[in-house]
Amino acid sequence: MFRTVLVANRGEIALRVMRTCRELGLRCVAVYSEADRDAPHVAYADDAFLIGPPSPAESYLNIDAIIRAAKATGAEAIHPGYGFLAENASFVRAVTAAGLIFIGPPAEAMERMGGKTAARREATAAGVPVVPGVLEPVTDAAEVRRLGKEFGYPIAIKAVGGGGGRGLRVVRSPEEVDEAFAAARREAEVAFKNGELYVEKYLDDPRHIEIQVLADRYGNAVALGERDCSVQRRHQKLIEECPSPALTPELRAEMGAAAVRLAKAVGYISAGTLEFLYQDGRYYFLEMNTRIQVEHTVTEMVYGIDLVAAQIRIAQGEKLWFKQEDVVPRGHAIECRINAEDPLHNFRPALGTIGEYREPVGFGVRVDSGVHAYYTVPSHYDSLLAKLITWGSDRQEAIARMRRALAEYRIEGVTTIIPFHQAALEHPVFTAGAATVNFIPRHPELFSRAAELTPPTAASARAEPAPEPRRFTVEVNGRRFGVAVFGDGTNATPVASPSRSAPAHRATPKKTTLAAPVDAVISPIQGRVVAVRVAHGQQVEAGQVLFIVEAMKMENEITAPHSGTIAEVRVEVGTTVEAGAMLAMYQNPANNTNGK
Ligand code: MV4
Repeated sequence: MFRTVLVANRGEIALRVMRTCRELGLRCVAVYSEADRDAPHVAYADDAFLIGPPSPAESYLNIDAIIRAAKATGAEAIHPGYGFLAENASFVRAVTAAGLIFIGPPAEAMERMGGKTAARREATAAGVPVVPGVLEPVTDAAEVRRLGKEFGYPIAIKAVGGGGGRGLRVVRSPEEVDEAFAAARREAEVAFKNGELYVEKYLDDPRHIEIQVLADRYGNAVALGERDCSVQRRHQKLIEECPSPALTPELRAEMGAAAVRLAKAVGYISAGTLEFLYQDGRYYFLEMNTRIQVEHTVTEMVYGIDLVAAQIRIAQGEKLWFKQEDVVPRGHAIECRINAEDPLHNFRPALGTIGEYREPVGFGVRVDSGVHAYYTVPSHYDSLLAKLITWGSDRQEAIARMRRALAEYRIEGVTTIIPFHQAALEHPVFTAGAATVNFIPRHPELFSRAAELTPPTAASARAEPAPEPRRFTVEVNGRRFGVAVFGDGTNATPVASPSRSAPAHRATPKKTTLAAPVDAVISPIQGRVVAVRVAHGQQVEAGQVLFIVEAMKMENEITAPHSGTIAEVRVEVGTTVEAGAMLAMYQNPANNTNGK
């Protein structure tokens, strides 16, 4: 049993793990880089430890520093979150060797599923279908051409050490093989320091469907349905949902059983995900992710199970406390990743300082975030600010709720992909549940629609720093109206209120609460008018004393802010005025823009 968990991560996932630690009565320790001193995960933790400079290699990937932090803070277990060291078998070994518990799978299970051809061999041995192709790496282009003939073009050349689409080359004819093979090898060597390649038949329009599993150390494992993550751009998932609109309960049970067989076969423990391609009613195992995933939330919402709590309880040595037949889905959940990226400029990162910030709330809305108002998002890490998850009794309700929540999400100061999500969620292909991995590339209208939905302030603020209109809400006879005031109005806030003790001396016969761009003489203080030295129609010079207002037994001279003709005097001797009250107005206020 452990009482203190060190979370070897940052951002929303560090917070998400620590929230569950709190609920389980565990102390949580944050680690942070020099770029993250002000980060929310540090503020949330019971204890926090600096592990190095901003660069991930020197901090969140620094195995020694993290283990030192665990020792120094009395942590007995480490949760890796996702990314960083989450799938690093050497890290697991170092943690275990230090006498600490790794909240995740054993290093051996990670390694057995780490190589893609090895994973295909494990799947094949466990009777889990894989995409037609080879189980051992290929050696040269001639072999690839033989395989092209055997499986039929198009084929995919993939990196054994790959994942996330890097090193993937699609080949549509034998003539393309030489070049694709060479390019894939170069890319694999650079990206994974492993130039080994293998070949599969290429599926043209699949969905990405992944199965969530949980396994304990006693050989028990269950499947928690699937997530459909087909809405991706350049292998970055944008929207995930549970269940997949494409699966039947029979296929779900079949894929779940296949995933459980494979997890058990490799001695898997903890939460894990098996990725599949799904096309034309058939599923094909692709690879296994041996970590908690970003999109685990949608499974939690539909199955009512806290997957991080499950990881922790399994790491504590608990036997799985429910059986496959107890796993029942309820309703539908969708996740939109809220990235600080500009969808209109190739999704380039748009990190910076957040201004006003307000998260949507209400029934069926969950926000897993790692930011707050006025927080500067460091540029050293990824651009995921938050995950917005909605649950509904069915898919349509989850979509409607997501559209409502996206519209309510207010993030100022940084550009986010919220407008792109709004475009995707109203797209007929998405609403029909028909999106495949080609959804975004095949529908460029998503980008034009996202541009339309981008708030003008976000798009134009950087182009030309024109002053923004000031927006007010006015209430007229009990009904509300939005009003925008353009241009550089005066500071005039005509709130002169009539003195209750002297109703005969009403300062403002027509009371208004709207700040309008009027050209006026304003009282800077609250007090009583004791002298009026100007009259209607009078020409005045800048600095000329026009009124005397008595406040706290002191007489204050109110002077003309600029030269001009006074059109109206709005107070008289004896009038009580508020600070900001209009005492007189100049002529032609709309045209007179000088002297401000
Ligand atoms: C494929 C495929 C079609 N056929 N393999 C891309 C990332 C890597 N994890 C697997 N990928 C693919 N492998 C065969 N044999 C299509 C993709 C693919 C893809 C997969 C999942 C999600 C989005 C994708 C986008 C483009 C291509």
